[in-house]
Amino acid sequence: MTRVWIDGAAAVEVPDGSTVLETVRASGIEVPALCRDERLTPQGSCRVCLVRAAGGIVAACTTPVSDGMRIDTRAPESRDAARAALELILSELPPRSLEVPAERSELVRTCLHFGITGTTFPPTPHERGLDHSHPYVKLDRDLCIACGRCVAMCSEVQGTFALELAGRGFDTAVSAGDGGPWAESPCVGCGGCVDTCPTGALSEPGLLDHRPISRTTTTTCGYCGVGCTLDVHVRDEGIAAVTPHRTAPVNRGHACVKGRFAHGFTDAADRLTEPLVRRHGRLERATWAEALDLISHRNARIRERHGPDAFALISSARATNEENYLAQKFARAALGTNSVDNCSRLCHAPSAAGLTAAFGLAGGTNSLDDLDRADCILLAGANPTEAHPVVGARIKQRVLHGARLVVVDPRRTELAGLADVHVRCKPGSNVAVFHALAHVLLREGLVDEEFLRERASGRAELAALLHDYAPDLVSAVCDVPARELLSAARLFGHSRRPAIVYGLGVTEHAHGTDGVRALANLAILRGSVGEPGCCGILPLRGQNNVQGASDMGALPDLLPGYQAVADPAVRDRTARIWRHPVPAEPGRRIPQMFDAAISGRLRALHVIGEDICQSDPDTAHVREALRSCEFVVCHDLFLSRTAQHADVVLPAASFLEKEGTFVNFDRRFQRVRPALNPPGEAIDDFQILHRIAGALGTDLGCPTPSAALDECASIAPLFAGVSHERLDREGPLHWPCRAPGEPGEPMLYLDGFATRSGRAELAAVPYRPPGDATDDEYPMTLVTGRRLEHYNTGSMTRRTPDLRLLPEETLDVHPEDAARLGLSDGAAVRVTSRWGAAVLSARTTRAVRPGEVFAAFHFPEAEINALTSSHTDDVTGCPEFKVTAVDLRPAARPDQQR
Ligand SMILES: Nc1nc2c(c(=O)[nH]1)N[C@H]1C(S)=C(S)[C@@H](COP(=O)(O)OP(=O)(O)OC[C@H]3O[C@@H](n4cnc5c(=O)[nH]c(N)nc54)[C@H](O)[C@@H]3O)O[C@H]1N2
Ligand SMILES: Nc1nc2c(c(=O)[nH]1)N[C@H]1C(S)=C(S)[C@@H](COP(=O)(O)OP(=O)(O)OC[C@H]3O[C@@H](n4cnc5c(=O)[nH]c(N)nc54)[C@H](O)[C@@H]3O)O[C@H]1N2
Ligand SMILES: [Mo]
Repeated sequence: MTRVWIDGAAAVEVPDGSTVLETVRASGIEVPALCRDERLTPQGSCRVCLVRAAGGIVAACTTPVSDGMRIDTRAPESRDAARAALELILSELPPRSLEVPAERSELVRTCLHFGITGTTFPPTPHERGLDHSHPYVKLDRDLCIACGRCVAMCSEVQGTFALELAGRGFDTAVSAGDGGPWAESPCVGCGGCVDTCPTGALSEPGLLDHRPISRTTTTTCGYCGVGCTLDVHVRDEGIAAVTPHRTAPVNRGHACVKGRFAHGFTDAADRLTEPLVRRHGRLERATWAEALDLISHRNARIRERHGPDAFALISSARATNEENYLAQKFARAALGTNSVDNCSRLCHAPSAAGLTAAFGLAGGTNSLDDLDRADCILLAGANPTEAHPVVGARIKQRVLHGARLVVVDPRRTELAGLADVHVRCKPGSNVAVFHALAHVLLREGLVDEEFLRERASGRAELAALLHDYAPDLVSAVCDVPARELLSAARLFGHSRRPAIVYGLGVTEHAHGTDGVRALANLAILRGSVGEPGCCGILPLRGQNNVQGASDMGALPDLLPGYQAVADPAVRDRTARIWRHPVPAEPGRRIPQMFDAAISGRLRALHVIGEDICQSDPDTAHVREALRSCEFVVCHDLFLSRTAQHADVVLPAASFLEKEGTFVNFDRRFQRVRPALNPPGEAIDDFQILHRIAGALGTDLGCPTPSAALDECASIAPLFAGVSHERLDREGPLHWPCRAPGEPGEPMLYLDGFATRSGRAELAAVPYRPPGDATDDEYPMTLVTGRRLEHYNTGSMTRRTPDLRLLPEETLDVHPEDAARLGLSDGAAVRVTSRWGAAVLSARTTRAVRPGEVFAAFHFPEAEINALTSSHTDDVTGCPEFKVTAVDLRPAARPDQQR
């Protein structure tokens, strides 16, 4: 610690290396600075934070404290110098720089601090003009003071390096890319630059006019599973802006283009605002009473004729925990069936199964914060700079600060481009790749012997299996040179604190659970789970609340907190609390629901916030299932393709309009709070379920979201200590949290694994080829996944200016294949698989391997899931979205075909 005196007061002790500015601000003394942002390294460019210290005038933001230093923030000479610096800055700015509201301009606040209303220097304002080319980031160059904060934000936090200070002296201003229009630069629209700008030179559409904000609500983002805390600023009952919460534990004042800017869907013209019911084959407007009446009649008839086995409910990973809790209770208590599932089935069900088998619990083993310590990150089948941008940026920063990076991915993703080793394996070959790495770890003694002896099982069986997985042998299976497998294994094996981060490239396969087990083997061999200081294994769970939907028991075999439906003691206890019996027979999974509908055993399907016609594989099969159902109910924000097939469509509130909690990808419960009222007669899924249950004559209890979480806590020991009241008081909580006084467990298994044996279980699972294989007729492999700008079915992001950033889906094709097939950029290409056909625009890129193509599923017109197959993971039923054998042919443009 360092001792300093400030303004003649008693000495204070501050950590060594603190700056003068941090020190005085920590003592509650206001020293303004225009170029300082705690998220960034000090810029020292504005000279407004001048104070007297150590006998001279210093810039407080860049000067470190030294022992015995006397700091004087009130010395007239430093104050005059600071004022002069500020007036000099002002002399170069147009008068409108002082018209920005104080809460949005540090410049204005700083002028207020010094009591400055103008400049005594001759005014020489810039005339450099605006750049409003980007839909979200709006630049007024004349307000730029070249403080460098935006540039630092873009490099030190976001890691995109899109910005620089260009020009000389007086003319220096921020510039994006090579100085052309912002929209054409590599900017990814994270908004960090806007957020840090002290003058309003960088702004955003909703803040360009100066009308005041009426209220700000702190909530959790409803896009991906990272779980960023956002501040939603509302004006005229609409969203003016969303900014990242500065002190949020997960995102630490950062966000991405979707959470930050893609909120325009809330007041889209085609938002559902009233119920619709099918009359004479057409969906027509109806009152809530009419819709509920129809549901109760049709349900009664189906129940009478076919019993509870004829019902199924798909719950929503977009919805809150409380809504999912209520949804599974509704299925079990009101419909009398365990046939309730959620999109985890399409996504990370193999993670839940694989991690439970290996370690005991269905979540990642560590918290995101542990990545800050990792010296080597193994990133497998995940593309976080697009799909989890805030995590992607953190990984990037770790790598820029020296951590080693091994990426296993068939595609050259942004992070693959930065990796020490990119294992560019053939899609579907993960198990072989991970086994090859394990083989090398064992062969070269790069394993934690003590951990394996004391805390793991299954070593002998695994070692025996791994005989056949030497890199030389695996090389042909995964199409990766043996030396690359070897160097990947050595990097991972020699690191001191290895971390494993993975995504759908591991799970969405015919052997996805095996992939997770084989990956978990690597963590176990290195003893990097359940040990102090370890970094563990982290699945990048996808939806905002996919972890929570499963945690809450929206699963056919599990009650809240992963308690088996098949266990009579669990059922009894739950039934006593619910005062409703819990059906004993485990229910149907999503793919089984479709099969049962087609075979006539399932008659009524209730779908909450899931567009199965666009997001499930083999669309033709899904459509047939929907047509086969007698009665389909759907809640959504929009008339999705699925809703178009429904008999009753109910208008739902979005995450910005509701109350509750989400669980993010690293098991944190976080609060969701309404910033807006839902439009028209839309209500949240919580109230919708209550209304329907009421119409069916069932009282679901728990009248409020808070009461629902309390009831869940009383049923599920894993969440016993979690409540709204506590989250409001203490902030996010990791599960397990077994009692109100317990802090939650960011790192699992320090006291033992939760498997039956109490040990981590190695898995000797052999590699098996993918379900859908290429042949002469379908010689190429289609990989599907995500793009930064759009989210899943795109229902929300396509209704925002993100559409300008990415207006259509493309089929990414390697230039060699494109040349062979005679495809140029933008050419229409007809893709056929054994399951269906689609027409897309070709985009040539070396990001894909020859013989492989890539597309996302964000646009309904692109019909990507008409192509994907019905092959599923043999353990969990997760679709094989990552491998589809296809054939490509040049085609007429889709619009010319109609
Ligand atoms: N912008 C955006 N963000 C999103 C979403 C979105 O739609 N858009 N969706 C959210 C959801 S629901 C989810 S689940 C997550 C998904 O997040 P991710 O799992 O990161 O996303 P994907 O793009 O589906 O797949 C990741 C990578 O797996 C690779 N891959 C494919 N096959 C294989 C293989 O056989 N082996 C290996 N090792 N890799 C393979 C792909 O090339 C791809 O780069 O993203 C969430 N975040
Ligand atoms: N080819 C291919 N297909 C895939 C994947 C892939 O990698 N490749 N990934 C799969 C994965 S991982 C996932 S998670 C799924 C995602 O698939 P979905 O869950 O179907 O997609 P989303 O677009 O996230 O949202 C579904 C619907 O929920 C609505 N919605 C949003 N918020 C709410 C709400 O609060 N309440 C209600 N009632 N509705 C709401 C949206 O308007 C949208 O229509 O897609 C899967 N499909
Ligand atoms: Mo997902």
